[in-house]
Amino acid sequence: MTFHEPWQLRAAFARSLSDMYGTEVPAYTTLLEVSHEVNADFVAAHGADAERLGSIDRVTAERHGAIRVGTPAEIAQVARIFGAMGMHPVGFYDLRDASASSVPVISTAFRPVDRDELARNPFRVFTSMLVTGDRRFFTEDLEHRLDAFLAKRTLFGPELLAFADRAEAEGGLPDDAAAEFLRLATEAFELSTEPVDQAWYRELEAVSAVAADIGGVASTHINHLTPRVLDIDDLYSRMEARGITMIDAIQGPPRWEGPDVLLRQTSFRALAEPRTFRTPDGEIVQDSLRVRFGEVEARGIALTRAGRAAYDAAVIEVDERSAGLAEAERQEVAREVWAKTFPTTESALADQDLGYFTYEVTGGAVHREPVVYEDFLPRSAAGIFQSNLTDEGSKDSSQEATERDADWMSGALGRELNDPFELYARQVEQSLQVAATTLGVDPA
Ligand code: OOG
Ligand code: NI
Repeated sequence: MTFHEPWQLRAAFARSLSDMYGTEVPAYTTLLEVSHEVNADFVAAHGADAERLGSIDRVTAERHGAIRVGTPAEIAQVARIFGAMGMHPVGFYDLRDASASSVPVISTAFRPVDRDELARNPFRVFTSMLVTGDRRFFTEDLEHRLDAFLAKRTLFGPELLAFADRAEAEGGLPDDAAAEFLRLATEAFELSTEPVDQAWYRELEAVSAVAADIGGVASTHINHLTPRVLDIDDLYSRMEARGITMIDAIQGPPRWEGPDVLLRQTSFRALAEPRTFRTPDGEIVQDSLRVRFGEVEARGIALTRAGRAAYDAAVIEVDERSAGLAEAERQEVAREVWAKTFPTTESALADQDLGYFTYEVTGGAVHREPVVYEDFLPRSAAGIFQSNLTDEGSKDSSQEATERDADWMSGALGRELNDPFELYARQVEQSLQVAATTLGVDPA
């Protein structure tokens, strides 16, 4: 009998979700094929350099998923399921103000936090939760009906949660239990075939398509699964060549001559999928819903707080200077802003303390290695939500926002919420300790 440790459960779950999603969303399979081609060609062209931000094995298996839930109780259950797989909540994202359209959610990401665990399998899931009490989106009446609807549903059954708790307590699961846990966990994120209450769904959709996707149905589903590529511009043109229309932009930093930082992402539009609806007079009708889509990403170097502040300021400047311009011109502005914000070499990025780097001793010499960015970007996340909505929804900005912050999220999860900057800084610290010990010097 084999025992399955959390990282093995995580790797197996990522594979199982990917297989399920491939059968449900065929364009995802095309995306995976093209991603593999892009990565193979990139490695062939760049050799060992291609693997500085992660081995090709890690990158090939690497995915992130996105899920959306409705209540603090539901997100606390999600935390137990992912906790069993060695995935811990990292970062707080408030998407309510990150875009012009109606995205009434706050989010965190569940992911491995230790370097070795990330190297074994970096699977992460961006997890959003509806803020039903936010008056800018929901009236008091709608809030009450939404909360009542959400309180009645069960997203994760008692058996699944019991396996999760056992795995977390015992540091893994034996064969049979592991298989059953993975089956139930995968099933919890399949798209349900249950008829959707048409009037309820449409009422929520008028406020926010995201609210309808979360609170208009009695189950949840994986919303997208995202492979990682080493050259996202190449991927973008190859997908278009295959006849799949991508959104008109790559989100995040522009393509430019300097080092790649943070995260660049792009997606293709949600595909209409057949769904059954129950009409107000009880009739069952066939219709379709666009709720899921394909996304792909390229990851760069993690930025320090100073680097991130520079990034955030650059994004605002690009926005201001490119208002009303076409996408190609916007890219031009972005490259210009980047050139004056960031240095063009990795060593300058390190010397100016803008990016995180670890220090490794090989053959008596100390080498500096970039730390890969493992998290998300609120602006890009909102852009991904937004680019895939059919309707902007409605948001009454004269109303007060409900206060939500990292502490609130940590309370809802009943767990510590990790700060991404602290995790990166810890990686650097640990590498310095090891290097110092190896060289027999004082780490200061
Ligand atoms: C999550 C959108 C955010 C990303 O990659 O930034 C995201 C969602 O659509 O639920 O996945
Ligand atoms: Ni995503």
